Amino acid sequence: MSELIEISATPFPYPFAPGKTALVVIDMQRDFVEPGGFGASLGNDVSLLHSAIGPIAALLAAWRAHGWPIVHTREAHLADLSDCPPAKRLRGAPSLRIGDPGAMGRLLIRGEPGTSIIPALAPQRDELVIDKPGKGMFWATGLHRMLQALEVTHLVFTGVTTEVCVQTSMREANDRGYTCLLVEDGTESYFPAFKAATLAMIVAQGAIIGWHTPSATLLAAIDSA
Ligand code: TIU
Repeated sequence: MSELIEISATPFPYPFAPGKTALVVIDMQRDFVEPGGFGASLGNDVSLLHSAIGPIAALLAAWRAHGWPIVHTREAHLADLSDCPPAKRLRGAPSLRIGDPGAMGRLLIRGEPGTSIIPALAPQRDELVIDKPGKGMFWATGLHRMLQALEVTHLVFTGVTTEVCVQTSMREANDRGYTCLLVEDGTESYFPAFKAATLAMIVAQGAIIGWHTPSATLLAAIDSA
């Protein structure tokens, strides 16, 4: 493996592996970030997520400059909903459910306008784009094998929402042996208290799930290495 870079992080320095670390951008799709999508249908203020866009764009630029692997995910189901169990579709009391027609097409359905990644963070041709039917990025996606083929051992997480799809994906990654860092300002939640709780719980007990650090700290360490 290439030499590790020590990144200042909570709860202690993160061992960054240049070239072996994929940047993961979770579900930065119109359905969660723009008005009229799934996130809004659940009664959420989508503007709470917008502050993560700039830091994620900066991280994407750095990863692209180095030619390091990048993974984008979308929460998106098959049109016939055969991959959306009732236990997921029937949760809560939203104004619209998964698969219902909304302002940006059918909610959380593959290929609909709402499931596309926002233009500011649009994937480039050589980047992995994963449609996931669950909250975690490994469930029913084949992503683990793709990352193994790229010899990825470390994952840097960004995206939305912190305590739902980002945290689930990071926990799945930890169970699969990846060394994981969450970027503090590159992730957001509709519930600031839940974001804070997630940051606290992943690093507790000696980084039981992983580390977190601000994007500026990570970018500065990469630049000076
Ligand atoms: N509702 C909510 O906070 N999140 C989701 O439903 N999906 C993701 O986090 N992507």
